[in-house]
Amino acid sequence: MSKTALITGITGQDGSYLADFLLRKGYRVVGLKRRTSSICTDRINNIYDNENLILKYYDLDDASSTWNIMLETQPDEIYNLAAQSHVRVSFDIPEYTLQTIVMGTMRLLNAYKTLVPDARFYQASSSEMFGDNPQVPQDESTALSPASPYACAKVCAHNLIRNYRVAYGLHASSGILFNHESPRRGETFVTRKITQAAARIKLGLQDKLYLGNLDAQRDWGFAGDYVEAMWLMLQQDKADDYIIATGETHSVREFLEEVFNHAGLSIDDHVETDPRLFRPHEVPVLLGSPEKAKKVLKWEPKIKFQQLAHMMYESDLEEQEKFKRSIQ
Ligand code: NAP
Ligand code: F7E
Repeated sequence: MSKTALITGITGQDGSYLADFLLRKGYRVVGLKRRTSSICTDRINNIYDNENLILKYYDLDDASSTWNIMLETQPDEIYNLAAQSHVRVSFDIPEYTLQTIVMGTMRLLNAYKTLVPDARFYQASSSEMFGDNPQVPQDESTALSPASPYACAKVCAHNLIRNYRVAYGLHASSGILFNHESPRRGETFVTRKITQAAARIKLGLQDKLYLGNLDAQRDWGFAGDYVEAMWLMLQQDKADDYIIATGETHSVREFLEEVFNHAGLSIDDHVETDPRLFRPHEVPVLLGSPEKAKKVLKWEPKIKFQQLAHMMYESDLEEQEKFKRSIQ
């Protein structure tokens, strides 16, 4: 009989790639989406008609529906990807960010522990938890030093996973994922903001791109590679925490240059900095050591920095060309 996977946040970047991956592996996938005022299932349009995909309404804030879904679905694997995932926005809506990430994870964990304790659980932890700790590269033993309400919430949820694993013998693992991007990345994260703007500037649809701190450095990988690591964690005999990263770091400026050079655009002509886009507390450098994942999970990132930047730009160019045709 095929296994059932429950995915919170299926309409997000990672949820959509993970659903593609698990459906290809023959899983029955129960995807949880929240009610929004306009349709938000663009990222899963390609699998919408798959008979092994079941979509249910859910909200991280809704304890009784969390309980009911766990009871009805009886999942073998639970992937908790839903979150208010924007670091900058978490400074504006800290209470909501903590409420959904901390209490949302707590609700899921309690339903899991009581109703399906033999299932396996994946938690979307984040490299943001290392915050302003200057030690690089960061590995599983690096001290956490969160620098935003988002990161503080993720640290708490991360600790809850470990606590439930030890206290109740649950197979609950956290993936400490460094930034991962794709053509499905949300449009307000810096990589996608750059590739989308470059495509629009190239086609004459936009003139200026406003950015914040260009000196921040990130370890950027490809989301399609990273969802395989999530699944691999749940296939191990023992639950554990793993860093998932490329082992390379680049500044925002380098990403900008890579995209603008590829597009044949001048940064001086089109890019300006806007102080409003700087963060109250910045994370200066993230660089992960994926050695444990390589050794134990036999996982390797496949897509490199340059290929990722070009892939995202080409995808945005195609999308913006379609848009331009539609308004002509
Ligand atoms: P994303 O694109 O922002 O997706 C987040 C998902 O959570 C969306 O499906 C969103 O629904 C859903 N969601 C938000 N608030 C919710 C609520 N109150 N109730 C139910 N669902 C809610 O994020 P992502 O990049 O795929 O990241 C997936 C997870 O990994 C997140 O937990 C993120 O914090 C974490 N993470 C991401 C990265 C990264 O670089 N991408 C790195 C480390 C960790 P809508 O579609 O309706 O908005
Ligand atoms: O910012 C700088 C900004 O918003 C990256 C989330 O998926 O990864 C993501 O969080 C850097 C920061 O991602 C702009 O100051 C400059 O230093 O793309 P970002 P993030 O904050 O690293 C982690 C691992 C997660 O867990 C999160 O869920 O880019 N930056 N100018 C800018 N950032 C944005 N968004 N917009 C700018 O204009």
